[in-house]
Amino acid sequence: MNTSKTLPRAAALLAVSLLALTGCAATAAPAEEPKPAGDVVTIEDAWVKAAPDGMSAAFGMLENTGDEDVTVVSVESDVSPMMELHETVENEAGEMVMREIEGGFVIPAGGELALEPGANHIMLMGLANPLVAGDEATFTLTFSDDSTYEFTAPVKDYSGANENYEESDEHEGMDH
Ligand SMILES: [Cu+2]
Repeated sequence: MNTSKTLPRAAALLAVSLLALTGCAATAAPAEEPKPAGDVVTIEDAWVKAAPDGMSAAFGMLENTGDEDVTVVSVESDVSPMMELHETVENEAGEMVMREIEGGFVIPAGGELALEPGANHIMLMGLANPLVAGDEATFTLTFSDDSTYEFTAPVKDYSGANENYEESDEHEGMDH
């Protein structure tokens, strides 16, 4: 047995871990403030649908590396004076329609929220200028804690993402 060797080592380890503990306690002393949402959220693969005028939408994968859920409450961009956060839901007629999401986009702690055609998306309600493929658009997300996150997304041609606002004409021929 060589306890003479292992014991001092164990003591040294204990001393190191105590040091770590006290060091930790000193820096985290005031009640743990969560980081601003704008510091823990990023977007991957962001893109905007090209459109000559009217409405368009922006998509991407929102990621939250923080320990708490965060909520996007609004979005702004120079490309469209009026913007909304949209969800896509099934209406009473069984049609998929988009509408402003109540309470904003919640990105779970350590998780993701997909913004994609046919689901949640950033809605550009009225383009200030044509959005041409190859251009870029900058967006600023504002979170429920008033922090913000800015990102730039490329404009891409895309034939989908033509969600309905109103009832579609699918029910034509149902009666009469
Ligand atoms: Cu929409």
